[in-house]
Amino acid sequence: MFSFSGGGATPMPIVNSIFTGNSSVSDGGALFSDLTILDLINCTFSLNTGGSRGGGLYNYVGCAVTVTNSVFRDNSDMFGAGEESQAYNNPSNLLSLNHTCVQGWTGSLGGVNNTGADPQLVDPLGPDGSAGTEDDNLRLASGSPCIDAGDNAVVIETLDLDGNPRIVDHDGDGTATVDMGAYEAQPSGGPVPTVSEWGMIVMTILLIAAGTIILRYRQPRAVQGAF
Ligand SMILES: [Ca+2]
Ligand SMILES: [Ca+2]
Repeated sequence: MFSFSGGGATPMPIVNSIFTGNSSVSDGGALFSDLTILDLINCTFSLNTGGSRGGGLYNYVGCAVTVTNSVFRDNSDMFGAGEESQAYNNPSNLLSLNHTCVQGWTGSLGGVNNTGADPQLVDPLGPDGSAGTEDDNLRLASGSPCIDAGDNAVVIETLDLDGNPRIVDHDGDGTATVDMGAYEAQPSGGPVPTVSEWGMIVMTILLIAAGTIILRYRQPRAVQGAF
């Protein structure tokens, strides 16, 4: 996805969304941000590949991107699969990450309550062994450190990508805390999630509603597959 020229004072929110199985021949395997103001909340980036830098996210120029309650895992670029291969920020940009799980996290990007721990995604490739298809399972396993580790203050949707309640007390400590990622782990015996793409539709609606963002699919940065 190429997000370009969001010039307004209000960030464009992208919430409860998964980006998986995408690739680009250049920078930004899943999301290339250019001259835009984005607010990524509860998004999961997994198994995206950038031909150059930023397998998950590439923050180009004139950007202010805030990432909260999100997961970056197993994205890669020509430099490997470390922190900058998950989310790359050109030094002139603002990239604010908080309550987010980033593979290879070093702390160099600052923020609070970020972690490089394994998010324990259930089955990112799914039974077909291919990322970006309907059988992918990017939900959090029950022991995931991303459960109950997000920031409730930034949540703007009451449901997660499965349509389950967004802020849930999974560990039973009496405090309901949102998870990191697009899916909220439900208490055992709770609703059984089904694979759905309606979250992608929600994201598209948000993009259109924002009105200030032009999304372009273009070569050489064309993204393949679903978000
Ligand atoms: Ca699959
Ligand atoms: Ca929770």
